[in-house]
Amino acid sequence: MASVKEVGVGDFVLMDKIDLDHFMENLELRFRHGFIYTYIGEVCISVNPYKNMNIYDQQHVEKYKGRELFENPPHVFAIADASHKVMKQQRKDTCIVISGESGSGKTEASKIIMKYIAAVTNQGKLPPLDGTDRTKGKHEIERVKNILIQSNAILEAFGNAKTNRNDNSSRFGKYMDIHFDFKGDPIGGHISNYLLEKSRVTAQQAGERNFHSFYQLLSGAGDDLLKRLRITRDSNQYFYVKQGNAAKVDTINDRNDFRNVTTSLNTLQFSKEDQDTLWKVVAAILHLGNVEFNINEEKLEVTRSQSVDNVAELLQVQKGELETALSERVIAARGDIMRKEHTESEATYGRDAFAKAIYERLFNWIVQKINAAIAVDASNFQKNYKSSLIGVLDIYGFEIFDNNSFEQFCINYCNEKLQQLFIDLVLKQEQEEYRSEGIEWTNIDYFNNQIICDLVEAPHQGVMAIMDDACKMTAEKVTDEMLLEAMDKKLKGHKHYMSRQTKQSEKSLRHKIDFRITHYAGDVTYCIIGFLDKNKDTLFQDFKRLLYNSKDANLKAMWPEGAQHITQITKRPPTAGTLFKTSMLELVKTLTNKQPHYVRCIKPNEIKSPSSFDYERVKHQVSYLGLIENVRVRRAGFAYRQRYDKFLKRYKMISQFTWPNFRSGSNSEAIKVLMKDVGLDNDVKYGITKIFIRSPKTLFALENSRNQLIPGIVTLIQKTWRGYK
Ligand code: AOV
Ligand code: MG
Repeated sequence: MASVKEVGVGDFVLMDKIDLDHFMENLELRFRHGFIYTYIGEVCISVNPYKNMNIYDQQHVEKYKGRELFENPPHVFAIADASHKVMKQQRKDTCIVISGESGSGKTEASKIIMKYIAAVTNQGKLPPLDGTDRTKGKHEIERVKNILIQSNAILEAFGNAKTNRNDNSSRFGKYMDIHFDFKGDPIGGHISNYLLEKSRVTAQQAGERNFHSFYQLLSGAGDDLLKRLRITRDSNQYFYVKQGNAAKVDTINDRNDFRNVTTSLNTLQFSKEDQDTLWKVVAAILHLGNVEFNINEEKLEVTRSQSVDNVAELLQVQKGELETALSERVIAARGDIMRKEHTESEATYGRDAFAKAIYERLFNWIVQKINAAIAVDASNFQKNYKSSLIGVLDIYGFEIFDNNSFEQFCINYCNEKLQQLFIDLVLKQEQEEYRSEGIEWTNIDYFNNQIICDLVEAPHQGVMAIMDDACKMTAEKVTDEMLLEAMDKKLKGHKHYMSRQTKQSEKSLRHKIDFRITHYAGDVTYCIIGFLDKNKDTLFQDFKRLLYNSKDANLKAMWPEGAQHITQITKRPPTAGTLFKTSMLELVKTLTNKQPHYVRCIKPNEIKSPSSFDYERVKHQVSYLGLIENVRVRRAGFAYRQRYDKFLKRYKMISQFTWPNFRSGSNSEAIKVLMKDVGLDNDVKYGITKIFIRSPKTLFALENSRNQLIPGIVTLIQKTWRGYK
């Protein structure tokens, strides 16, 4: 075994000195020796190894199964096990929050966690199906596990893409609840997805790709499928997938991935028709991107008639109706219904909005179908059970690109919210409890990013509200530039907001175009152009009606609002920003109600290298994640705390002073005697209403003593009862 000096300590709490330099030294030492995981108490820090590690096999599963954190080297398996154990033993809902910037390893961690949970549950050989509840249940659990794992391939195909930060970047947020029966076996689940970055469907920055699904189809589909979809293999033929000029990615094999997705679709029982709809929509979008418009003698013309033909055929709509929807819109004004022809730019806007909308709906439909397949079916299980759950959160990480727009703004806001939750649960509440319990405590300062959350979400004064106000104005003339002006006016002087208007000396910001937010994780310059449109997220009614009239039953079902008559539509739908903000608030609420476990991911370098440890980049992440503060709070902190009455109830039998009853004094005084009695009182502090225990080992010692005494007590009680008879 290598010594601590050589490979560092497995828990930062055990460092000799707690400061950034020592933290970095330990982290780098461990990374260089291939130890990618390190704890801060129960928080797991994970550094992306950028290479395959041989630490996720069955042998490792066995090693971590049912063990305590401190019994084995740090591993994300141990976090998954801890979460599962709490859920199973205490019947408490738990969650695992995985955070870190783009490319730091969140999605990989979430998959490793899922695999671990699948590996440690429903063990033993499957019995032959004989129709009894027991065998039915066991097979059902296997089915659920399979779906939970295989759904990943599908969701990643349709929701991930190559960005300049990560070849497999999640472009949607995912929160997955896994429900367990009383034995701790998974019986179902539910996925919530958050704002898909749909702008990618129609535009990509240089070096980036559209969603994987497009390239998988082009590379992986058989010739006859391609023919049916009227597409050729060459991605350069399609405007919507070639803009980034990066169709081939070294780390990705689109052909194999297509095959895997098909296998997963079959496992999840997507019927032949369902799969048909799926690929038809993807192909239709490819064709749609090639539709162009032209003004001829002041009249709008749709050119590339063959592409329009193909779209109509694939979406199973009337070609004439599609053409009309692409070139004009119906408006109802004071009861009158009118048709208004698009300008060229309106037509292009309409086409792109249409492509993005059908892709987004398709994605939501996929999630719904997965959810239907794993919905908890109580009839399969014993009556009167109450299921508990583990929630696993894997969102898009904080990101900065050359060009940052509305999507980055939402993604980065989402990361602010998660950082806020971490601060609240790990740094703030912990310290507040010590204070209120009168435990001696030196306050540990940390940067509270609430001020940035407010900057985005505050009613009236936040960026979201200012955006919504601009969207509400009926005049079509409201521009992005005017929105920026409004933001400048309201946010001038805010420490985390800046534009050329509010700080004229800041030459790197383009006048009337850029604004900068100082996020917890760094400065991001956003380009305001497109914010209004993306927030409004308008899709002309005509397209909704068109799809509602599709002969493809799946497509029709995805667009129920197309049934509405134009005059029935009066209310303005909530904006994309507001929907996102609301979903974030709900997410935070959901997570707050559960016992959290944290995996905090760190990206070691920008070049995806297994051997480079970019000291400055890592140091920056360690700082903004608040990890040093985390160690400080934790080091002075306590692993376990319990109210005196409850504590006494559980452990009173281990001391003669308290068993069966103590004669004088309060609960806390009795506990003090008890702890002295068993020689454990130097690891505890006594608060006003609770006892605080520093090390989990003390707790195990208490549990052990209790377990040894219980059989004797049970016999004694039985004897006493017999005596009464
Ligand atoms: P992310 O989820 O945090 O980014 P990923 O989980 O996609 O990041 O990780 C990026 C890449 O790093 C993966 O595709 C792997 O190549 C590699 N990687 C990460 N973790 C491991 C691991 N434990 N073992 C081996 N390789 C790993 V984003 O989704 O962009 O925020 O939006
Ligand atoms: Mg990811």
